[in-house]
Amino acid sequence: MNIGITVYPTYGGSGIVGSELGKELAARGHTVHFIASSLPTRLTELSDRVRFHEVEMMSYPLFEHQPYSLALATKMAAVAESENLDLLHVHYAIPHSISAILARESLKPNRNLPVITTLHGTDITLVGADRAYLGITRYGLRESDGVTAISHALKNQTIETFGFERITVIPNFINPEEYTRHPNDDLRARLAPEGETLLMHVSNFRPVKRPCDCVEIFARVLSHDIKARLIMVGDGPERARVEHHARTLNVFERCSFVGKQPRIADYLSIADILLLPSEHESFGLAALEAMACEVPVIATNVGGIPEVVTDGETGFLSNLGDVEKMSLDAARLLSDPDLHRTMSVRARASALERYSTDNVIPQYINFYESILAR
Ligand code: GMT
Repeated sequence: MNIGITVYPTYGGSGIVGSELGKELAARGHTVHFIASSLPTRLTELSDRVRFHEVEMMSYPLFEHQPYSLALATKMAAVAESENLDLLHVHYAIPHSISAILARESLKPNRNLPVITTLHGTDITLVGADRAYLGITRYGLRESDGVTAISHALKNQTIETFGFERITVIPNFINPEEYTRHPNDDLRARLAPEGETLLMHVSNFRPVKRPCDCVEIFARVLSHDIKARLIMVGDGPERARVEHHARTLNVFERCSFVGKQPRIADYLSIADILLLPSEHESFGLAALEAMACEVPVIATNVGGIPEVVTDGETGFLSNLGDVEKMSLDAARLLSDPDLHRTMSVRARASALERYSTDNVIPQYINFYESILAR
């Protein structure tokens, strides 16, 4: 198949999932054309099978805001014609599905160009549900030829918010060879110079991830006389506040803020626990990546997280904001090596059994084929 994929190229898990999907499809013999405003960060190598088409935008004094959605629609239609695309697959509904629908309509009746929209989370729970975008999001769902969601929780929420039911759940995935625990003694020695255990948080430091809760949990873990350090991976708007909070709690010296990292598996490979105290999480890709690297997860029981992390088996789940319970769970795990080992092994097994690329990519291919066969 000749597949057009659109993602947000720089931020967020939806861009990662869309980019990794493209690479996996190419590895299975399909040709993938990424259509985006810049080269997606995960797309380090282009080839005959993985191509990139940049959306160009004209600036004009009259435009207070450049009409990106229209430029994207124009590019999608042009690429569909020049590259003979079979379908467009967009990740994140706003505005990608609307642009794709416009592209499809602009090519009628000469070309059939099915539009598949994958919902990732805030495109439904925050942005799409906002009054400013509710109507157009509903239209995007209704007019897409196929809609997938990355968890049952997100599907249910979409039904609740939009009354739209025609959704197939295809979960996020990991490549088991890329996400595997590998020795990294230098990094461990640098981040845990006294052999401390490592709690880790990986996110884009937006308020929805509640990174300050990580510091709260960590401070409580230290009060149980556990030698530990907190490694905060990523960057974003909350970082300064979190650093300040760590200073206020007197634990800053035991925290490392390492910023954005290109090879997350290197970091997860030295972690003992992943903290994910999010307010919303339609799936929790960070949890899945950690589990694949044998890291048990301590998280909130919100959205799709309970589908990924099994409470008491591959991690521990708590109510939103219950930093006390999260710290007790972390302390228990860190002071019981047998329990930690059992959970680590189960975490990887569970991740691979349900979310390996060999399991999930064929679900997308079958979905494409079912839409094309209509
Ligand atoms: O969080 C967002 O703003 C959107 C999106 C993104 O691009 O990161 O995140 C969502 O998609 C990820 C990949 O499918 C999921 O793992 C995240 O759980 C989900 N984020 C939320 O629901 C907050």
